[in-house]
Amino acid sequence: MPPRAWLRLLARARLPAPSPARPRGPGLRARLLTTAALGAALGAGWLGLRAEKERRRQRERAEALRRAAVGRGDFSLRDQHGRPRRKADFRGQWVLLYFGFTHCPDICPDELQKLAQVVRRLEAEPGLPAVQPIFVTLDPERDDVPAMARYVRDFHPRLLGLTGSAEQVAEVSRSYRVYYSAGPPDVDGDYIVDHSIAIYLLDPDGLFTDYYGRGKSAEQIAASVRRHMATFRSVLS
Ligand SMILES: [Cu+2]
Repeated sequence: MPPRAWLRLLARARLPAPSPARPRGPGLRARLLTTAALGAALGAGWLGLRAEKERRRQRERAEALRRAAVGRGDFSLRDQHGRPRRKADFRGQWVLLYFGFTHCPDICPDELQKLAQVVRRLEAEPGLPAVQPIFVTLDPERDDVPAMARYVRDFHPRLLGLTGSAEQVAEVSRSYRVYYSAGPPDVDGDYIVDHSIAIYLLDPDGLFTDYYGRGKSAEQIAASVRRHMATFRSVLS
């Protein structure tokens, strides 16, 4: 066989038969669909792995926080209606807890708005347990019961505003490792309370489960709370 003819034969064997008239219909579509299905399966697998990793990370974090014994013990405060409130009253409920003061110029309003958004997001999902939002003042001198009543209603109808004596507030903030310190008063007697900023999640056993700093969005917090709800097992019974 002459080399040229041989090459031609080889080329014909390797390349698909020329078929300009054949429509590229079902064959190509089926292949594309197969590829897409494979891609989706891989994507779902990857998302599943990521979700599992996230759940494991969250479990380990909850375990570490539990060992740190944050928020252990009870508290004794009063809500914006003047009713006494203890931590045990919230047994069986998920709680989002935030510490601040009503004269706070921007951070506390922002964080409480975010807290309310998280609660609204979770409320909108059928089948999820209710979350109780709580705001504890770090400025009991100015934030008495009526001041708390005026303040909390702007954020969420179910937001509880807790206050108490200076000792009671000191006790609950110590328990949650919340730092606060009142600054010097200005000429009008107004002052700023410097304080740590975090939203705490308590599970239905009343145990400190997670916390969220300022950098976390309402969406991220709601997603984390949802994951905690999905994996929660009561250790009391
Ligand atoms: Cu503040």
